[in-house]
Amino acid sequence: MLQVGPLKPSLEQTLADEYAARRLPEAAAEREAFLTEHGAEVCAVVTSGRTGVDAALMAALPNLGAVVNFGVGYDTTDVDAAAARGVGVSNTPDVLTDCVADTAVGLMIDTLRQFSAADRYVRAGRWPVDGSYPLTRQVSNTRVGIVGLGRIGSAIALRLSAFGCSISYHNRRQVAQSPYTYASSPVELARDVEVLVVAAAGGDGTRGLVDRAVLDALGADGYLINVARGSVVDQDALVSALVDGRLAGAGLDVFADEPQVPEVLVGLDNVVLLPHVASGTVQTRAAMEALTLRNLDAFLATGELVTPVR
Ligand code: 8YV
Repeated sequence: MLQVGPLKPSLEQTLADEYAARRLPEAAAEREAFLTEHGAEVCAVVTSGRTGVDAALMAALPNLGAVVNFGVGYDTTDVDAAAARGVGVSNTPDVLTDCVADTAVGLMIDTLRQFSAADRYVRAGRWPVDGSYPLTRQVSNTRVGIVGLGRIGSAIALRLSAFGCSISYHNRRQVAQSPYTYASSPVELARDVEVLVVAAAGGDGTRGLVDRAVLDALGADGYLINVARGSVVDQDALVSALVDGRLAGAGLDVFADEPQVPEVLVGLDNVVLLPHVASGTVQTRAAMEALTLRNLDAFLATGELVTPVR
């Protein structure tokens, strides 16, 4: 058993205590030596979306049977290389859907209503000096477009429907019997909405899907919310749209190069910045941990994963 990258401390503990897991060293030379000595002994890797297993690491683990991923997103693991080698990959779907959808809605409300900025205004003692906080943008009854109508996108749509929002979406495939309006491209979607929420999986298939053309279609009165992966959005295009006032605001839980956040965003009150916390509650992370271990146990007992990604 091999741990690749940092994990939830309690999961790291369990892996070490109950599975005698080794941890892949991070420094290149040590890592190389470790893989030469132990690479062939590894039958399963436990990792997360932060780190994953690329094709080079897989090649150094010739007897690998499974990559067990803590997290629903597995874009850092090379699933094609895994399939070619007969290596199973699992993730942790469903158990984090509610928390990620809650975060998307919270981020949308905070971004449009500027609660975080208003909180800073109070703390800075500006209320008695500068008077009432400027008016902000209504959330209820807005037109919202969702990029990626999977489990999480659908949970966001359900919540926003209760806010009276009209929902449209773009997805790789149109979803049969969906109550929401389908748009055949992200540009077409962005053109007709006031808020665009990104809930698509990361990886090569969605890289830069929300580009300058999409942001232009969203327009100077439009808002972008991203709880998916930074890679889905062209971050440079997003930053210049915000700086130039070609976009009204953005709520971001994810970034292109985490934990780095473009410095210029820090000074903008129409932007809400979160450090990738969408699934980060005690309850959801415990459920993710349990599902990770269920996958590992099933693989060790039967060779099958409980929630394989394909
Ligand atoms: C986790 C996530 O924070 O599940 C995902 O894809 O992005 C988050 O829930 C992350 O994967 C844990 O490293």
